[in-house]
Formats: sequence, structure tokens, C-alpha cells
Amino acid sequence: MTDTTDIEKIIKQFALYGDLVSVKGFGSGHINNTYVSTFNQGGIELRYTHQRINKTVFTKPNQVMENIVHVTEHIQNKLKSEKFKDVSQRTLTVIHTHEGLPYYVDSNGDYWRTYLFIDHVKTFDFLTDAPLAYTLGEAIGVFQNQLSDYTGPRLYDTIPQFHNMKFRYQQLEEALKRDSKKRASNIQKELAFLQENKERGMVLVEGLESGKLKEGITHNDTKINNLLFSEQDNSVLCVIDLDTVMPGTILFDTGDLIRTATITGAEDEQDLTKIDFNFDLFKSLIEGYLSIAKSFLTAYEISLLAESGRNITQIMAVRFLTDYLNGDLYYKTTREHHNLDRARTQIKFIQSLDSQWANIEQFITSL
Ligand code: ADP
Ligand code: GN1
Ligand code: MG
Repeated sequence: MTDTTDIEKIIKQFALYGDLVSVKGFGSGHINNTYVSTFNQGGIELRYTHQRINKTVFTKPNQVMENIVHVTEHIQNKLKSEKFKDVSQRTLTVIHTHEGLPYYVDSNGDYWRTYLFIDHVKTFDFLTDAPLAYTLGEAIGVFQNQLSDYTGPRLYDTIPQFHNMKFRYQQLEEALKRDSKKRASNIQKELAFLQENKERGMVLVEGLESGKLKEGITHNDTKINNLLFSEQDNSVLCVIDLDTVMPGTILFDTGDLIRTATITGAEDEQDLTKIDFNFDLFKSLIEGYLSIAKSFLTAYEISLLAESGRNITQIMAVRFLTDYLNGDLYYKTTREHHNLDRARTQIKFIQSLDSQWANIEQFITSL
């Protein structure tokens, strides 16, 4: 953890005015370290978000920031042309350093960035109520639409093969061979499940390879705590965590939304009886989503909506289990079997989804 003096020194590198009043750690993301500062600017208190970009995960943080600058500028221009008066609440605003760079590199070689803090918002780790699911579906539809006419430079692949299921299975198989922490014997049931589902899991990657699924700009991390809801009226204001915005199929994002918005408990819940797929939340989510996305989805994409949720959950199970075998090198963990607990919720969620598959298919066909 960076201490207060260091973080104050880092904050001073960014073009911020007034007096720094306080700074504290913030948020529950698995990847970056997030802080929030408060400044007194002429008697008004303003807040900023500062993040140390995880350089093990993002080996070229400058490319991450280049992507984010392009995407946020694109969205800001769109919102301005649509006459929104709260653009700085509806997309991230990157604050540059005194030298004009979108990041600062400290003496350890760590990359830091600063955003305007988006205030009067709340986040959810999972949902309990159907109207919120509808709103969330709409919001991702709007976000996909905002990115659909991005014409800037081709974005960097900030994590190559991020959603490539073939690659993720290879990583799992390599980790299993090494079994560096001698954990493989704990997870035979989970491995068997993933093996049985391997072939079915290839549908999105093979769709992209064959051209049946078109490539666009996608977020790649649309889990629901990366969307900020207004405290006032529960509308979705902003999609954050743009580190993995890069080329992909739109179904990666729809799938991650289904994974995180229709599960009945936390991603790391240890009591698996609390983990299920909630069909009512799914229906509302998809209705909200299609109210916007119907205009740009192909019939093939619509036929794969539920499958995309199953698929992204499966890739998360593979990734969590791989990290468990590797000794928890990638995701932040706070207990010994944290990654295994996460993998287990994902598998339980898929099993629950499968037990309701007939209803789901009927609903999707009715669309
Ligand atoms: P990670 O990659 O670690 O998930 P995020 O960018 O998602 O990092 O940030 C972690 C958390 O910090 C978010 O879930 C959100 O609660 C909060 N956060 C990040 N950026 C902002 C912002 N600009 N305004 C308000 N809250 C933010
Ligand atoms: C990570 O950064 P965060 O916590 O929003 C991960 C996602 C996973 C998610 C699972 C760059 O997201 O891919 O879906 O955890 N981000 C990265 O909770 O690997
Ligand atoms: Mg996040």
C-alpha cells in the first residue's frame, strides 16, 4: 500500500487547483488501487479519483490510457452534441499532469491516473430488484450504441486474447500441469465440470474467427459494479473501468452483464445455496437491453443472448480457477480459498441457468 505522503506527492503531479484536504482508499475492484481525494477550491469541496494501474495485469499502461482518452473523448463529443448538461457525470473525465500527459509514472515505475470523481452515485455487487435490471439493460444498450460509431485510431489490445476461451483453457491446462501450490486435488469436481463444457464454451471465440459475429469496440468488463447509479433516481449515469475497452463482440459485454445482474448473491459467496440464476431479473434486463439494442443486433446475436451470459460466466470460472492453481497472482484476494470460492459461484450459477434453460429458450424465441 502506498503511504499518505507518497500519494500526496503523486496527486500534486496532476493539474488540480486549490488545497488538498484529504485522501483515502476506495472501492472494491479486483485489479487497480483506487483512492479518492478532496480538494478545497475557493471554499467549494471537489473530489477526484486516483488510481495506480496494476502493471502486472496491464503491461503497457500508456496504451491503456491512450485507449481511454480516445473513448472518453468520443463519448463526450456525442453527449455534447446531444445537448446533455451533465457530461462529466456521464463519462469519465481524464485529468492530465502538469506536463500534459494522461498518466504519471512514479519512481517505482508505477503508472497513476486521475479522474473527476463522479458524486452522488451508488454501485451494486448484485441486484435484487427487476426495475433496476431493466435500467441496467438499457444503459448497456446505450453504451454499446455510443461506441458503435467510434472512428478514432484502432484501439490497443490492452490484454491480448482477453476473452478468448481457447487461450483461457490453455492457461488453465498449463496451471494444472505446474500445480505449483499443490491445489489441483481440491478442485477435481470443478475441473470435470469445465472439461464437460469446454466445447460449448467456444461459441463466441469461434463466431469471431468465422466472421459470424462481427467485431466492434467493446468494454469487456461490464460487471455491474462498473456502472454508477444515480443516488437520486436510480438511473445509470456512467460506465466506468475502461481499462479493457478494445475490439471484441458486443456479446462479451451483454454476457458479463447477464453474469453479474442475474445472480442472486455475491461473486465470492461461500454459501452456494444462496447462488442461483434469477429468471425474472434476466427477463427485465433483456427487455431493457433490447429496447435500445434491437436496432443494432443481428438475429444471430439475439439467438446467443442467454448463451453469452453462460459463456462469460464460464470464462470467469476458468480464470478464477487458473489463478487459484497459480497461487492467487492476478486477482486481489483476502482469504486462502477466495479464488476457488469465486470459481464455485460461477459454476453453481451456470448449473442454475441450465436448470431453467427451457424457460430461457422460450423467452428468447419469443423475442
Ligand atoms: P478496478 O479495475 O480495480 O475494478 P475501477 O476503475 O472499477 O477499478 O474502480 C474501483 C471502484 O472505484 C469502482 O467500482 C467505483 O466504486 C469507484 N470509482 C472509480 N472511478 C470512479 C469515479 N470516477 N467516480 C466515482 N467512483 C469511482
Ligand atoms: C476484474 O477490475 P474489475 O474488478 O472490475 C477483471 C474482469 C473480471 C472481474 C470479475 C482486467 O474486474 O475481467 O470479469 O474482475 N478485470 C480484469 O469480478 O481482468
Ligand atoms: Mg472495476
